[in-house]
This record gives sequence, structure tokens and C-alpha cells, in this order.
Amino acid sequence: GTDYDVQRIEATWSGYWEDNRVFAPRDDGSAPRRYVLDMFPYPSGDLHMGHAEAFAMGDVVSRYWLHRGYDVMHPIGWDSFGLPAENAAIKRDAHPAEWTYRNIDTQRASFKRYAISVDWDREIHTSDPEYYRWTQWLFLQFYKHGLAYRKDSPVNWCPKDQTVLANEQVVNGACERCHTPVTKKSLNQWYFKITDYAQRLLDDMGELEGHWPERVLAMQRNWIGRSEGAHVKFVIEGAPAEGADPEDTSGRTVTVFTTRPDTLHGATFCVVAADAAIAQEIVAPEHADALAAYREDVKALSDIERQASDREKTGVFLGRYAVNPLTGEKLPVWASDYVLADYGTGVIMAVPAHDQRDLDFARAFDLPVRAVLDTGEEDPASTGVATTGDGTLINSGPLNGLSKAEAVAKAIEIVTEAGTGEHHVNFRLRDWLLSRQRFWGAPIPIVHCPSCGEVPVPEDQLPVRLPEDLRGEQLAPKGRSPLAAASDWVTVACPACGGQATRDTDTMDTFVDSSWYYLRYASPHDDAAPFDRAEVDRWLPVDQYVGGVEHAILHLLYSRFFTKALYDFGLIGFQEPFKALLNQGQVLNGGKAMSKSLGNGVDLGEQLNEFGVDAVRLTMVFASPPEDDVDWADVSPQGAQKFLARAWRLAKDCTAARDADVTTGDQALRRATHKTVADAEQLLDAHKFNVVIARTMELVNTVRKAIDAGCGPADPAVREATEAVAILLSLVAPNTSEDMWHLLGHEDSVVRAPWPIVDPALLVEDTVTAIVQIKGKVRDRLQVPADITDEDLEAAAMGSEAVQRLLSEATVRKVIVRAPKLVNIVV
Ligand code: ANZ
Ligand code: ZN
Repeated sequence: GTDYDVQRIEATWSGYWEDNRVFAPRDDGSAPRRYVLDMFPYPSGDLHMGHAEAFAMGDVVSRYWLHRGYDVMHPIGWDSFGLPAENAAIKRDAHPAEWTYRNIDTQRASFKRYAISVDWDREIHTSDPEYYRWTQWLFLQFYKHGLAYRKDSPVNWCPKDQTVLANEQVVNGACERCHTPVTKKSLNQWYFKITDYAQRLLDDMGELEGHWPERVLAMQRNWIGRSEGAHVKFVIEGAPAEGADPEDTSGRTVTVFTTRPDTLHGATFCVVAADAAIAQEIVAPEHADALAAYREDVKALSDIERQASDREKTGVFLGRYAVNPLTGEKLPVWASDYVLADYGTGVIMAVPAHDQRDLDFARAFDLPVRAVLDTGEEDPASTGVATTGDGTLINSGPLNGLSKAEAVAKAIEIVTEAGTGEHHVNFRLRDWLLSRQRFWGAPIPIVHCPSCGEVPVPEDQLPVRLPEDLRGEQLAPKGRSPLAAASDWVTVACPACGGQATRDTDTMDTFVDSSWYYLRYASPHDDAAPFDRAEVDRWLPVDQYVGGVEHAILHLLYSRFFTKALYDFGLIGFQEPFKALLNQGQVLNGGKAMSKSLGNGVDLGEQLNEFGVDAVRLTMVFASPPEDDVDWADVSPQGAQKFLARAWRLAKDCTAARDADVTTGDQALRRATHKTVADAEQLLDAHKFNVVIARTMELVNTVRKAIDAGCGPADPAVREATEAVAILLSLVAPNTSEDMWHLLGHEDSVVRAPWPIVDPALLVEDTVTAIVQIKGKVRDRLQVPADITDEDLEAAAMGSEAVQRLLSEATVRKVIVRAPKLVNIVV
């Protein structure tokens, strides 16, 4: 065609890159390797605007690195287990696989249309038996190393989805998916011992500093929640010892966790979590009914509600007293909901003078308040405001006169010597609850045998496949896994004794699948191991990971944990999976996230039909820096399309021969080209992709002027500039740039075009002559950039040979600088 015809251009290049395998890594050692990874999609339906943005960003990085000569691996796959498939299957009387793989087909076709730069030969799906076989194998490695275990525990339970939820899936006390209020239920569940790795997860963040967004690191740090303090033992008089007969009155030792052992003399009561077992174990018989009633009320509350500072404090006295190990003082013991059962030890010493929640409680129940740190502020007992600053210890016997930090150390020393306490580091991080009572996940490869107990399925019997004949209503949750109803499947011979046994009927949290997929891409078809060690050593860790900030905590933390554990198992040689992380923003419409209820959704397919793939991609990248949100109401895909047409016409109009000597070309245009390319390199490294596009637009205008009113279309500088435009555009507009490249007479793909080599001589700015005077006499003349600063000009003048020679004996009294023309040295 004679003009920019989006349909013609897309039709010409569709399939071209895949046919020519331009995105398949060579993996022959001829170039340094780079691994670019986008968080893999969930096959929820067709692609949406969010996918379009995320993958446009990942593409900029991978395509840039290809131009720079790296051997790039950029794979894609699907995170294809999970609840929505199962819910769809229940509704449609189908098997979840049908919905899942149909959606994958749809998304794959859209991704291909969107021309993402991936190696399609590496595609994986976590719901394929070829994949989940290895998820199960990895589970067994964790099991064998004591990092996967079962325990009875109160779990978050969604009464609607009839499933257990991890803490992080409970948002404001409700199920993250269906918003039903979550209740507690005691169940036997599988856990990964991520808490063993808490300190390492924290320490190794040092490596990520500067390469991951600071807010993601902060969120991870907060989630791990390291608190330093002490464990201190209190004896509860009259209560039975642990595990003893209820009639026993010898006293029960409980341990409190405190970050403020310096305030031990200010403790005026103790509080146990009302829902902790220990509350029932220590309560005096005449208070047992009150406690039982109170526990019923507490059940309905979420942790967030329980800890809300503005909630009125509630609780019950347990009829017991705890002995302060430092002072011998007897403190009343209460049960309340503001102390959480599963944090620290579930028991605290309350110091109302210096802890606001304790103070609120003390005021509600008329308990004493005793300040032990003089902070210079008013007495908390009268103001109702706890004092938390630093100061000098008072009312504290041997600690008096010390500062907070000194008193913390001293108190720990004292309790340690007395054998009543010790230094302790507490983490907020909990073990990872991984079992789900749902169908569409990887079955846990464990057999329960009446005589042998838990028996791992032998590795050569993996995968434990999901039954294929369950469908529709049979998959509906009934408080236990739907797999439990498949009796043929459940009943097996025990791998150890051959007797009749049953399979574990739970499936794994889909976060398990996504905790190792980045390893699988190195050898996606390997059927002898989850990954080929040699391939993994060559390609990993991931050089650039791209994905949404919604995964800032769980997915990234779990993947980091998996990597460290696999390192400890000797399976891989590195401890951090993702060297650098880029969080792309969201796509909004009218300043709000797109949603069905707001009716502000924008359909990606319609946008692609209307403006073309390249204009949509370019709009995504041009709108803002990648980390910022894009408001689709504020952008102009029309404008993007017009710009692409202007760029494309340069290639159409350029008549300079391919072999023309470019050094004879127009100097001003050459300077503009080289400056743009040089700046683009820095901007790309700094992830300022939007500015790269702005600069490319400027260059397009400059070339157009040169063609129409300057050196004309046959000048070699026009070809040089237009080729640079094509390569710059190939980062965001694959079809247009490929078409330009071929219009310019190339036969190979623009993807393989080497990045333009910048000639530093062409970057030198316009220069002027500066005069250097000594005592008013001209002694030297310097060629300097027109925009030189006073400082740089002074340095250049003082460094001049003539000046140095003349000044050798003299003392400089003053230097007057008038950049860029004059330096006057007074001696
Ligand atoms: C006495 C004390 C005095 C405390 C003081 C604080 C200030 P972080 O920093 O979050 O780790 N605590 C301990 N276990 C708790 C639980 N299960 N539920 C609610 N609160 C609990 O908080 C540690 C502090 O929170 C601990 O130090 C304890 O109160 C309380 F002036 O002990 B502190
Ligand atoms: Zn057995």
C-alpha cells in the first residue's frame, strides 16, 4: 500500500516472528544470557487491559536486550489451577479442565495477536500432569527435609466457599473472593515451615535493595515482622501445671513475649488471648462460665477488629494472679480479645503507663497504672495517653536511672541470670498453610495408612493424577475436599505395607505451583526432573521480573522461600530468584479501577480492532513511567496511531541507498540521531520507557524536516535516522517497525537488528571559545561546550598547560568565571 494501513501491516507480520523463531534463545554461549519474565497469567477469560500493560512493559525490556546482543529467554505459561475454573465447572456441569484450556487457547491467540516477544516453545500450564507431577515431587522434598508437616489448628474458614483460607486471603475479616465473613474452624492441615527462613528472607533483601521497588521490600519486611525483645516467665498461682490434673494447684508457668522488658516494674496485670487454649486451662472454676461466654463473642471477630485501637476494650478476670519474676508482685490475670492467640506466646504482661492498648484496658476495668519511665511527658494515669518515648527509668529498683535501651539490656541480663527469661526474637510471619479442600489443584502426594501412618507416594508413582470423571455438582465443596467422594481414587494400597490405605484428599494452594514455575521454563519439557540443573545454572536467576504490586507479599515471599529451600536441598546454586523487579501500574478508566459494577471497563479486543495493536501498546508505554497507573480516559490511541503513521512514512520516503557512506550525511541530523540513541540507552536502563517514546517522537519530527526542507530523502543521514527510529519503535510497535525495516530494504527481522552504535564525536555539544586571562592578559583559548557550567570552565582553565606553567610560582588570590566565555585569574 501507499499509506499506513494497520490491517495490511498486521496481516503481513502476524506469525512471522513465530515462524522465524526470533524469540527462541540460541543458548550456544555466543552471547551473555538474560532472562526476562512476566508474572504468568491466570486463564480467567480473554486478555484484559491489565495484561496488555504488563506485557507491553516486559516486552520493552526483552526486545531492548535482544537489540543489545544478549541471548534473551522470555517465556510464558499459565497459572492454570484455581477456584474460578472449579466454580465454572460446578455451574456448567463440566470438568474444570474444559474451561481452563479453552481460556488458555483464547488468551494464547490474543497474546500472539498482541505480538509479545516470547518463545512459544516453552509454554507451560501448572494444571498439566507433566507439570504438577513435579509440584508434587517438590512437595515430597520439603516433606523429607521436615519443611512440610501437618498440625491441628484453628483455620480461617469461608462458610460460602467451604474452604480454608490463608491469613492473607482474609481481607477485613471476609473471604477475599466472595466477601463472606470468615469464621474459625479447627482442622488438620498441611503447612510449609517458612518460619524457619524468616531471618534469611529478611537478610537477603539487602541484595534486592535498589533493584526491587522500595515499597515491595517494605511490605515484605513488615509481613515478616521481626520484633526483638524477651521471653519472660510468670508463674500463675493456683493454676494446674501444664498437662496436669485440673485439681493440681502447684502453679502454671506461662511465658510472655515483650519488646519492652525495661518496663517489667510497670506491669500491673497480665492478659491472655481469650481464644487461646491456655485461657481455659488456667481459669479459676468460678470464672469458667464467664470465660466460655466471652469466648463465644470473640469467635465472630477478625484479627483486624480485635486490634483496632478505637474499639472499646472488653475482657474477663480469670480469678488468678501471676507472679512478676523481677518484683515478686502478684498481678491479676485477665482474658481479652486484644491479645491474639497466634502471636508471640498469646500471653502478655500489660504495662498501661507505656502501652496505649493496655492503658485503655486498665481504664475500662479500673486497674492500676504505674509509670516506670520518665519521658518528661504528663502522667499517663491522668491524661489517658500512654508515654512511649525514651527517658529515664523510675520506680524500677535496679533499673532506676537507666535509659530505655540500657534498661532493656539490663532487664534481660537479670531475668537470664535468674533463669526466668531470655532474649527473644519474634516474627509475625506464620507457617504457610498450603492444603485446600478443593478439587482443581495438585493432589498432596501422601497416603494415610492405618498401620504406617503418613506415607509419601514413591517418586516413581508420580503424578498422583486428578480423577477425570468428576464433574459439575460432584465438585461442589462440602466442608471436605471433593476428592474425598471419589472412593475409587481415595482407596489405595499403602506404598509401605501394601495394606489398604487412603490418599490425602487435599490439594495444594496454587501459590505452590507459582513458587517454582520460573525454574521450569529453563527446561519446560524435561520428564526426568522438575528442571535441568545445567539449564537452570545457565539461565537463572531471573534478570528482570515484571508484574503487579498485588503480588508484593505472597507470591514473591513464597518464591523466595522455595528458592532458598531448594538451595538448601542442593538442587540449585542461588538463593534469590528475581534479581530485579518492575511493578507496572494499573490501567484505570476515569481515575478508577475498571470494574463491572462501575461499568467503566474497556475491552482490549475492541481497542485493538479500532486502533491496532501497535497504537495500543505504544499508548500503554507512553502514558506514564511503567510503575504509574495509566488512565485510559486521559490517553489518545488515535494520537499514537497518527504518530506511528508519521514514523512509517519516513521509511516509505527514504531513498538513500543502503550502502551509502553515512559519514557524508547531514551532520545536524546525524547529531540528533546519535543523541537520541545515547539518551535512550540511559532512559531504558532507568526504566523511563515513556521518555524514550517522547524522544523518538522528536526524532521523527526532525527527520521529517530534514526530508522536506533540509538535506532531502536521499541523504545517508536520513536512512541512518529512520533505521534508528525503526529500532526504537520495535520496543513497543512490533508490526510498524518490522514493516519499516523491510521497506528500508532489510530481509531479516528488525528484532535481530543490532542496536545503533553511538559515535561519541557526534555527541559533543556545540562549542565556543573561552578566553583565559591571568592578571588581565590573555594566556590561553579553550574550546568548550556552549552550556558549560562555571565550575567546569574553571576546572578546565586551571588545568590548561599554559596556565599551569605560568602559575607554577604564584599564589592564586581569586578566580573570576563568566561561563562560557571568560576566566580571569588574579594572582
Ligand atoms: C510489655 C510492653 C510494654 C509492650 C510497653 C509494649 C509496650 P510487636 O512490636 O508488634 O512485636 N504483645 C505481645 N504478644 C501479643 C499478642 N499476642 N497480642 C497482642 N499484643 C501482644 O509488639 C510486641 C508487644 O505487643 C509486646 O511488648 C506486648 O506488649 C504486645 F510499654 O510487652 B509489650
Ligand atoms: Zn502401611
